[in-house]
Amino acid sequence: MTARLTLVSHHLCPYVQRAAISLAEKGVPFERINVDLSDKPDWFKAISPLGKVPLLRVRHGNAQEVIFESAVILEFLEETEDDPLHPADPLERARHRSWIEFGSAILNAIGRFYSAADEAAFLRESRSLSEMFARVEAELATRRGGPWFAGDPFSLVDAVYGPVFRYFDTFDRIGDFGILDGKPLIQAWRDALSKRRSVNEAVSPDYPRRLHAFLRAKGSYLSEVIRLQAIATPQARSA
Ligand SMILES: N[C@@H](CCC(=O)N[C@@H](CS)C(=O)NCC(=O)O)C(=O)O
Repeated sequence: MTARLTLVSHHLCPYVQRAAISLAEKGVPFERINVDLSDKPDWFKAISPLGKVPLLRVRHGNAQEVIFESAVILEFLEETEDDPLHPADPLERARHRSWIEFGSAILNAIGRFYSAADEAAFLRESRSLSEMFARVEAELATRRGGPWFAGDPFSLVDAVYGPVFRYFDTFDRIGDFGILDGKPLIQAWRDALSKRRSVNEAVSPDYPRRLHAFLRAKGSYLSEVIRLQAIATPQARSA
């Protein structure tokens, strides 16, 4: 019998990971199918209006519905499954949604950072990311009493920033770009997220190798840094 929920995924996609983290936190069983986004299968193109992952396929009696856009998937899971990951208070919930939007803006900035074509663009994108994280640091300073975004308990904002910080585990192995320097609350949050089971299990064990290979093949300034690093320290080649 097929699972009621299927998360149509990609090995590296941070938007997929936030849905996988929510499902794991709620203890909801689901099946996961990875698609090759560089050669999208016809069945995927047929059910994904934007051609993007994640999709959540929901078995509904004999029928099957498809939900697209990670934010919508997260909200659907909040409405249909136990163990809420959003705060009960509407104002606090709205603030959480705002910081989730900011997390998506950071993911776009991370994409611009690793795709930057030359050093000037790369440094510009590093600065821009550093300023975005300074905003997050200031927000964290207003919160107390636990390791998570809202102190305690773990929330959807944590599910969104776990995959954001995961990029930095790989960036840190490539070089010291200083983006998170001088941001102790972010460092502590990142550390706590890196130890959370749902966050760790949202990707396969070969994620670091896959991300490194993806960044190396990008043809960007960062790809060149990786190439030079591999020449200087051959053991870094497979990261
Ligand atoms: N706004 C979307 C973003 C999802 C997204 O950008 N997915 C990427 C992979 S991480 C994708 O499927 N890209 C394929 C494409 O654009 O062709 C969401 O939150 O679900």
